[in-house]
Amino acid sequence: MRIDVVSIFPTIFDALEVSLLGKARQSGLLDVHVHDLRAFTHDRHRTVDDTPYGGGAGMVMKPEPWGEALDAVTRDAVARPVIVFPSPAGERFTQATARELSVAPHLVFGCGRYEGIDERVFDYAAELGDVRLLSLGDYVLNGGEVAVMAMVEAIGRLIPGVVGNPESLVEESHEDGLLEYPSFTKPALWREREVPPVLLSGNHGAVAAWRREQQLVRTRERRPDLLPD
Ligand code: 6GU
Repeated sequence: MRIDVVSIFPTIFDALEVSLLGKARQSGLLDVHVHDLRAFTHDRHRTVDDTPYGGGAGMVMKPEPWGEALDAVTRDAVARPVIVFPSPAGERFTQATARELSVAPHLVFGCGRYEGIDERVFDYAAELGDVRLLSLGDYVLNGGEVAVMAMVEAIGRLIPGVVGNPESLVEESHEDGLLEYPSFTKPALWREREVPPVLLSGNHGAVAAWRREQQLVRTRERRPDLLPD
């Protein structure tokens, strides 16, 4: 998968070099390119924002650098890219979204800052690719960079070969619409706390039933919104 990220803070994405995704990049499963939006400006101050038409607080990102950046990262695209703009005003990014995007050959992430990007940029981007405005949740971050880090990690780990054991992907929270069951390892008794005896029983059917029950209990307690009425 090819990923292009456009941001005024490109060094934030240096963190993608480490850990699991760093290995995926080294092995060629993930081809990530980070671009500085200011490289697509032409004035001495490398201006990327301006005051909003109609007045109001804050600044708006200018369309021209975005137009040039999007042209550049989609120029020799092998397939029509998905162009993601992280935004608290977007649709919710979920595990299902991550699954969907994990099969795309080319993802472009446009990180906005300040009060947003000139609205015409989204319209123009729709000529170059399939545009998605995506939000992590109902809270506000200063910019899209941290949200894109989260999205790239959620998507990248679903690409076959990136996570070592594919079974660890199926059994985790949200893959079946429920929270994950609790996990335990040795020792069986630690600081007066026992591991649930069923897990030591060797009865695989009983273990599976107990885990399913725990998933339901936890989901009811912590995330009742995930359960059907
Ligand atoms: Cl995707 N962007 C920003 N700026 N804030 C957010 C978000 C995204 N998701 C939740 N809050």
